[in-house]
Amino acid sequence: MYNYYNKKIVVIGLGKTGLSCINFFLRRDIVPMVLDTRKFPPELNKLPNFVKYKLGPLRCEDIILFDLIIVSPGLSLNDPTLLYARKVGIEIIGDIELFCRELQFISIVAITGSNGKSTVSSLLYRIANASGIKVILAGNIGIPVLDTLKNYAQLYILELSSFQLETIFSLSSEVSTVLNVCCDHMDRYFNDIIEYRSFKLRIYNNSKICLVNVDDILTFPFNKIFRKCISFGSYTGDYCMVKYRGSLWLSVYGERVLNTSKIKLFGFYNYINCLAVLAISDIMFFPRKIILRIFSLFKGLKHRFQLVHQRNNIKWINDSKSTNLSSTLAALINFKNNIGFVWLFLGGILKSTFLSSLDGYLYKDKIKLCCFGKDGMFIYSSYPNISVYRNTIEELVINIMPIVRSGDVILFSPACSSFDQFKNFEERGKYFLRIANKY
Ligand code: UMA
Ligand code: ADP
Repeated sequence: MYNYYNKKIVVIGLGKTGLSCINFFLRRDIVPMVLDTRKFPPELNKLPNFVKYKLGPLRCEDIILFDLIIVSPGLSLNDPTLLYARKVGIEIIGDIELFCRELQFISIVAITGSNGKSTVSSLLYRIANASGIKVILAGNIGIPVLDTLKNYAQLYILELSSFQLETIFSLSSEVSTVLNVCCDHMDRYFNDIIEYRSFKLRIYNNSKICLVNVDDILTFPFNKIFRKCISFGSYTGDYCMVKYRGSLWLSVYGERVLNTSKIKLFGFYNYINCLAVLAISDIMFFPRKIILRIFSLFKGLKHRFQLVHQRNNIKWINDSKSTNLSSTLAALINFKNNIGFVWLFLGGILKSTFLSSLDGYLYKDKIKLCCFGKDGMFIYSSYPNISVYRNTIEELVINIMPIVRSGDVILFSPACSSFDQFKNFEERGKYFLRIANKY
């Protein structure tokens, strides 16, 4: 067990994570100092009045007296004050590191990737649960890990973001996976996918098994030949898909195990997600019968490529969780052979300005881009011949509905984060759903 009693501790960030860290220390009768750059941090009203805090820009003189900084994932280590702290040797860690230091004799499965983390972690959680394991799902999915420490568990499934991985050193897992790596959070990593990837790959440190995606070489650990790796991928890998008598099957080391028509989730990339889940479940010895049963039942999470409304043979798909271009392309590929038009809604805050990967997916004249929000105009101006721009999603819908026809698809897969116009992707998805239901 770590001893924090002789340390002067500051928690930076007073969101969900920061509050969970403060409570972690208060339970040990340690009162940390709290800093947040925001004027109104969301959890300020939950802070006990004896805890000292300071709001506003971080300054070197505010942190120099401390031995240990606990930083929230929303703050970059490249913040000048944190760079300075590192330079003068102040230890900087995050909530997951605090958590890993506390955990003993409990297995961990750790999942990261640019897309599919929540779907894979949630599916795995259901399988572990149905297998009779006391399992806790926490991390980037929305549950701060430290808040779960009081509960009994045999297994932790941790969904981890690159932000969290920046400050993790003691994670030790049964199996870890990087599902995929694409240009995401490039605003934080200065358009440097190599730096972003290197943080993702930290998940493999001290992992007994690395689960890699053969379709995406960026998911391979740096020293692959020295690591025990198991792989998944669309048509190659230990866990992959095979075509058999006109249908697509999940296969394990060459043996067909499930016809994909039995999988409730829709979309090609979701079959890949299932392969990753199947591989982890096998590593954890979950019964195959239970795994396949859950595959046939799990409908997916809200706001991830969900058919939310259908009338007059027009499909409305809510994929509001799409916050990068890669997830939008994964959605789009499912409509390659669609007879009608796909009205693709794109907009919000682009985290990278690289749009060119969209080019190969703009099948002939079958795609129309409906651009909105802060970076909507930039997207519109990149594809003016096939785009329409309006500030809001509702204005766009009003504008296009007179020309939308039977057989068309309205695909709300914005490829951007939502914070310019919404609190989060959930609020954005609900707003889209309300509009869809009017038609
Ligand atoms: N912030 C400041 N000043 C501060 C502290 C934070 O401006 O001093 C800003 C951040 O830049 C960010 C926002 O406040 O825009 C929230 O940051 P936070 O660190 O306080 O976040 P929490 O509320 O603690 O939520 C975090 C994760 N958020 C981020 O990493 C931004 C949540 O993931 C996670 O569910 C939660 O911890 C519990 O573990 C959210 C997320 O968007 C869902 N994650 C990104 C993603 O999935 O792409 C990485
Ligand atoms: P994350 O937690 O990594 O954000 P989610 O499961 O919440 O992942 O899905 C986020 C977005 O990515 C959704 O738009 C979803 O449809 C899409 N998605 C899910 N799995 C994949 C995948 N394997 N490849 C590409 N996109 C995916």
